[in-house]
This record gives sequence, structure tokens and C-alpha cells, in this order.
Amino acid sequence: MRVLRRALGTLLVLGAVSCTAAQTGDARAGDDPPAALTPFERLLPAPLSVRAGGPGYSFGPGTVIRTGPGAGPEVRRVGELLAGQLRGPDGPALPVVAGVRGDGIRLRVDGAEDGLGDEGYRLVSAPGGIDIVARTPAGLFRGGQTLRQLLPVSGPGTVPGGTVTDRPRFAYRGAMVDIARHFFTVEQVKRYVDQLVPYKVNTLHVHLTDDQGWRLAIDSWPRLAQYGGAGEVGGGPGGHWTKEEYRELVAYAGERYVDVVPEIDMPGHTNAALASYAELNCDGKAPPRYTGVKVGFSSLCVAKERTYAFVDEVLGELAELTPGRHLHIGGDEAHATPAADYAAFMDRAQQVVGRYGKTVMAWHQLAGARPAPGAVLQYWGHDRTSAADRAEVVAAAKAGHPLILSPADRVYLDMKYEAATGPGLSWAGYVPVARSYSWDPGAYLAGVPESAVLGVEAPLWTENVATRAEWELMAFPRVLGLAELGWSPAAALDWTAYSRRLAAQGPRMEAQGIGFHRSPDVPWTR
Ligand code: TNX
Repeated sequence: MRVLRRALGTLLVLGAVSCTAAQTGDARAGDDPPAALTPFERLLPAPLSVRAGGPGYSFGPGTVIRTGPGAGPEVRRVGELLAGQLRGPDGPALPVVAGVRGDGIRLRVDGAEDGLGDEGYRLVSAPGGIDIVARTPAGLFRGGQTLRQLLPVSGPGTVPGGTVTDRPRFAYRGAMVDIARHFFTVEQVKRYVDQLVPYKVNTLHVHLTDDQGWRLAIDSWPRLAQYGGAGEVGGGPGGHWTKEEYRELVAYAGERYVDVVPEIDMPGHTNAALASYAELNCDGKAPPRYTGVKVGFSSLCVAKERTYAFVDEVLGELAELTPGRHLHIGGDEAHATPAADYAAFMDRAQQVVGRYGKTVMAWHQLAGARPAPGAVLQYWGHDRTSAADRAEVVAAAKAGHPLILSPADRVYLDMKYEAATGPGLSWAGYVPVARSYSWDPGAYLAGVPESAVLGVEAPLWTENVATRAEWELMAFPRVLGLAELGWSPAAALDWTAYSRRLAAQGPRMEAQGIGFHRSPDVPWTR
């Protein structure tokens, strides 16, 4: 911390960035909007601090990415990934070479850079090259994303001179996708990972099971995926992921420093499981599969021992597939489970998670039962959530449960922007881009100190989102705002300034082929 504070003393803190496009010498400014922000000003999420000035670095045909000193294979891999991201169609080859002496992009891990934390970095751009220094390879990767944004949309060109010193405000910056209501493939979800990493999102939560579908193969209960996965909302064929596919997603995300949090929603939202195995039902009869959009009608049979064998075996296989810390066990909208049964069930399910060496994550309804020590609660309330429900969550946070904030009327990506939005729902109200961005996670729940907030997450529920195009329309651009709320310092959060940064991302999202919502509250320039 001391190092960072000392460094900050010499830097202009965010908001004071004052270079002009002319000073930055952005050689190909033409492919960013006219009267555009300077490259430093358009960074999204806004960094902790920037000191712009001095001549910058121009990529040339011979530019290389250098790693070292003593960089292991992980730093090299970060270099290769970054080269792949930076290389435009006609850009330089950007080979990755060992040793940081010489011109080029120099990636260096320095364990003594305590002030940069687990994901922070410092990027210095000057005529001799660009230095990215971090305490961890993850920090180098995040710094590499900043470098991408400092370049013109078309790829390697000139990076203006200056220093960015940056680290996230919150440790957890997530996006969730529901592949249960409508099925999506691993390839489609990987594409989402690619679309999120430029904005420094570090967690992908996958809602794997619900009433309408069970989407992950479980060896000890094969009918869950085979039968329970063969359907979806509206009667489509559905589908499921094999373990191999799931591992592939986890590895792909992991290489980009995105942690995958799997969710098995219990004891409600379980019709697909109940339909697959009669023995999981209290009356021993399997219900039909479900293709509607109601919630809150299904429950595992809390009184049956067989239910706990199911929980144990499913979570055991899931833990084995999960390198990350968290297993999400749902716990929301268990309207068909009496309160005492709910608490009893969640006690046992949480014990199972603990036995497999993982940390419980659950929707905030767990606060009304008995959250296990350390359990992370995901708050999805909204401005009309009752004072009593809110008080339960506040009390849990005060008792030491870290919170993930996903307020439904701010960051539920399935909420329509406005009445005319085609896909999506509106039970939490319409959520225009400005509303989605305009709240402060550190001060959102009265009585919850910022230190109790582990981070933020934007869920995309898919009852009424059936295609990848609809998914992109709902997620973009709102998910960028969530990324900024999770990363940027509180002092940087300002809608007017943000809306200009967001507008500058328009051509970048276009270049990535993202079909985003051209919301009228953003000053898009083209
Ligand atoms: C509430 S959020 C749900 C989901 C729905 C969503 C639709 C939560 C934990 N439960 O089951 O898909 O609303 O917006």
C-alpha cells in the first residue's frame, strides 16, 4: 500500500487527465470518433490514476513482446494471448521473446509491487517501449487489456506517452448466464468471455440447472442431463454440456483470469431433476418436464435421505470440475419448500460444499436461514424489496458474510431497457443504461460497509432471451457499466463522463461484432 500511495503522490488522479488528441499523437485517430476522448480518457473501466504526457510508443513491423526476467510459462502464455488480441489483420507479428531488455512491449512480474494487489498493474508508455509491471500474471493480463484500449480500434499503431497505475476497487466482478431456461453452447459462452475480458470482468457465474433444464452431465445421475436437459422454455430441444466441454470452458476462462462459478439451484428451481428421477420426489412420482416460465413451484424432497445422496454426489462431481473457490447452491424462490424445511435443507447442502473444500455462494434468501460461516450471499433485491428482507441481508453482512451485489432493477440484464425492447422481462422495472450504471456498490445497502462487499455481478436470465443476438442486445452495453462499477474508484463514477467513455466503446464493440443496444441515453458518435 505504501508503494502505491507514494506512487500516487506523483500522479494526477483520475479526472485530472488533461492530454489532448494532438498531444497523444494517436496516429490512426480517424477510426475513433471525431472530437473523441484521448486514448487515456476513453479507458473503460476508468483506471485508478493516469499521468498522461510525453512522447509515446509506436508499434512497428519489428515490435516484439518481451517477458522476464525469469518469467515462467504463465507470463509467456499471457504474452502469447496478448499478442493474439493485439495483432490486427495487417498488424505486426508480435512474437513473444524472453528477456525484457530492448524495444517493445515488456511484461514483468515483480513480487515486491505490493501496492498493485492481485490484479493491479502499472503501464508506462514512452518511445523506447511499453512496460507493464504487475505483482501477478493476472495483473499483467489486465494491464494488457488496457493496452488494447489505448490503441486505435484497427489495432497496433501509436500509444500516447504516459503512465497508468491501476487496481480494482472490488475483488469480484462478475457476469452470470442462465443456460437452463434456454440452452447455450460452450462456444457461445466462450464468446461472452472474450467480450467481457476487455473490461476486466473476472468471474463467470453459470446457472446450470433450473426447472426447465439440467445442463451439465453428472456421471452418478446420468438422466439429469440426458432427460432433464432435453428441453427448454418454449419447447425447444435444449441440450447439455459434457464434463469435457465444461472443463474446456473453465480452462479457457481461467487462461483469461476469469473464474467460473457453477450454480446448481436448490431446493427450488428443480423440476428438471425431479422429472428425471422419481425417487427425488416425496410422492415417488416424477412430474413432466416443464417448458413454461413460472418460478417457485418445485422442491427437492427435504425429508428423504436419498435427496442428500443426490446433493452429495452432484456437488462432489461439480467440486471436482471446479478449480475456483465457490460453489453456488442457489437457494432462491423456494416457495414450494416450507421455511423450516428450507433451513434444514440448506444446512445440509452447505455442509456438503464445505466437505468438498469449497465456499458456499447462494442467493440472498439464505440470509433468512442459517448461512454457514464464510458463505457468500448474492443480493438480488431492488428498490421495492421489503425493509425486513433487506435487514436480514444487512445483518448477515455485519455478521461477516461477504456480499455480491446484483440489484435486479440495476444490473439484471434480462430487464428490458424500455417498453419497446423486444426480449426480456420487466418485473423489476425498465432498466435504461443510465439507471443501470448510476449507483455506488460501496454505499448501496444502508448499513453495509464497503468492506463487506466482495463485488458485483450482472445476471442474464434467459426465460425470454432465446438467441445469442438477444443475449448481446440485453447484455451490451449495460454489462460494461457493471464492469466499471466493479473496477473503478468511487471518485470516477459519474454518468456524464461514463456515457462519453461508453460512446467511445461503440466502434470497439462493433469491431468485435457485438450487436449492442444503441441506447438513446448514450452520445454515440457513430
Ligand atoms: C428471479 S434472481 C429469479 C430467476 C428468474 C429471474 C428473472 C433469482 C435468484 N431468481 O429465477 O430467472 O428473476 O428475472
